[in-house]
Amino acid sequence: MRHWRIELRRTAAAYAEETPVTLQDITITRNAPANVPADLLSWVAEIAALTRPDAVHWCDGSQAERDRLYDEMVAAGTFIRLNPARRPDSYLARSDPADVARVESRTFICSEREEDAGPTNNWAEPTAMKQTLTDLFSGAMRGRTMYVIPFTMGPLGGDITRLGVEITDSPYVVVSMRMMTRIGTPALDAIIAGAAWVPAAHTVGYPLVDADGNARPDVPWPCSDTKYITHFPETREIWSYGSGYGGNALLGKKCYALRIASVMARDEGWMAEHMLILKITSPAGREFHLTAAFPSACGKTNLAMLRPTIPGWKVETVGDDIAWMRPGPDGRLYAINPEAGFFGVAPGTSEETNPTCLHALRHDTIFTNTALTDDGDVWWEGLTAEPPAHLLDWQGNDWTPGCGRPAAHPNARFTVPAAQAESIAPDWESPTGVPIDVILFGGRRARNVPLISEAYDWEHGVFVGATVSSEQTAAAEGTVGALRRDPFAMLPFCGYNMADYWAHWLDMGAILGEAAPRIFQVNWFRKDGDGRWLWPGFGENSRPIEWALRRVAGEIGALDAISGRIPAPGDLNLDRLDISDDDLEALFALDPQAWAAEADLTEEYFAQFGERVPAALSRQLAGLRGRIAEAKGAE
Ligand code: OXD
Ligand code: MN
Repeated sequence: MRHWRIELRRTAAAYAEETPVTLQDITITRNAPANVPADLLSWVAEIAALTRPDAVHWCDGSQAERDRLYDEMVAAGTFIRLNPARRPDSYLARSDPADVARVESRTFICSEREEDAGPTNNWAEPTAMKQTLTDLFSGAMRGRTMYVIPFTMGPLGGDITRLGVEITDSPYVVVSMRMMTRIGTPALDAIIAGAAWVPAAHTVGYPLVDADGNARPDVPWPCSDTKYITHFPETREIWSYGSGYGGNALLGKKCYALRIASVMARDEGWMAEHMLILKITSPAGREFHLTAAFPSACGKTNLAMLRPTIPGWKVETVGDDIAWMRPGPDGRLYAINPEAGFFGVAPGTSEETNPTCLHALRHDTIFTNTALTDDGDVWWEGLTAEPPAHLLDWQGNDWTPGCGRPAAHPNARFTVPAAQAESIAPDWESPTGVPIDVILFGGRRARNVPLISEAYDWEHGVFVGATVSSEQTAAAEGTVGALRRDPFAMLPFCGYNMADYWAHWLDMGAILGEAAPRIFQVNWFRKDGDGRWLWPGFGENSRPIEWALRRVAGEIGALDAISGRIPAPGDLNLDRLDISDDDLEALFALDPQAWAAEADLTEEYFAQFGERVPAALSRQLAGLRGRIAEAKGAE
């Protein structure tokens, strides 16, 4: 991408010529902290010369800096301070109604070769995309402050931790990054000491002064109708234009920790996964660690803060969304949570569904697009059985029950430091990570997939991960009941060709050998013929997890079945659970005809990746067909 850097320098030089302002005059270097390495300084100078901010602020991550930004955002109308008696140090932001979620259609992997992005990503040619971005970024920060945020993904000091620097013109992004990652002086010190860093440039694309010098007023949530969330895997760069929202703008999260890190991990022999991390302690005091990948809307945050219903077991949270994993000195796979906060969906979170999460949100929380109560607190659908008699909805309009509109946006979010969860594991920030015993893959499947099954081996587990799917639930999303594949829950997050990613998983299995975690598939969402859930879910999900851990401990056997090994009768702990024998049988029913149809769909699905599908996965599909044929024969 060197040619593009030259382009940018030319653009920057043209700006410097065009006006009497020099790079030094816009205080890029003057107010930079001491000893900032030349490559970082020149990148900041280039972006500043391109975007033309009024000022450049290097974030130190301090409380004083945070307080000043919060005050400025309250004054600007970006933040509404919640009633401190009800929700201390907490704020509500209302986004532009057109900037409420990640925009997958505007997310690009700009690898040199299209086939390296693969059929599941949007691809754009890197030089052309850099030109588009250079044009869009030109003057984009006029009238604004440009913030430079050094950050670490993962606790400093560990082998898995990586550094980044985000440039943004959004103070909302700065304070959110302060919760979601570890920002400021310690990260910059690590860069000064020589650590590699990923550059991540972001602008909301709403300059306050146009190229002719005409000013316009700011708005509470500046953004642009044009949006680009772009990744350059070969040069490890991120550029994001036009959105202030979550995964589009907090570039440490999906952009770095998944899309760019998945490429780094492939090249360097580790794994960057869309997985929560749990620490689980048995009644006998044995500690296990588990990671789990679920497509969105499958209750991942609830599982990350699981309260087990089976006595004696303790579950603690290490991470709720992303796991970076690499083999440790003992050959086992170790995981860190690269993030420092939770950015979760608020609607549906309640004292019943996830009390631990709700308690974490009692103070020091940023809410985005929830409703506001008359006494200055937040509300969302599902928080209480009875909605308040009056609210301001997520757009600030009067709202009353029965008015026909949701009060909170369905993707309303909370941003909160992970340490505020009472379930947080004491060693969640261990720089060396936690050793993983079990990997779970889950989807939302009304049919076919049993409550829990164990993969026959790593290779079969990779097949299970590669074929994760959910049945579509709403006509708007496509054909109801059709399978939406979301391999490893990485569909929108894999920074390279998905089939190559499967090959990387197979390679990691070969490296880990006998020390590899055991892989299981779970499905909390199976229904009977009348559409009734067969499994109660939530805290009861501790039961199939207990079965998996007892398998790992070598305490119990299992039955070979079509989709994997399933519990033998009596082995799943059902003490004090009110479930009928018929429902239990239905939870594990494996219909060979239905599985044959599913195998055909898998073959079709694999076909889009052509020759790049690893032979091992084709072998696994043949193995599945063999087990189906055997089961048919036994009928
Ligand atoms: C998320 C997501 O926000 O997966 O974590 O979309
Ligand atoms: Mn996620």
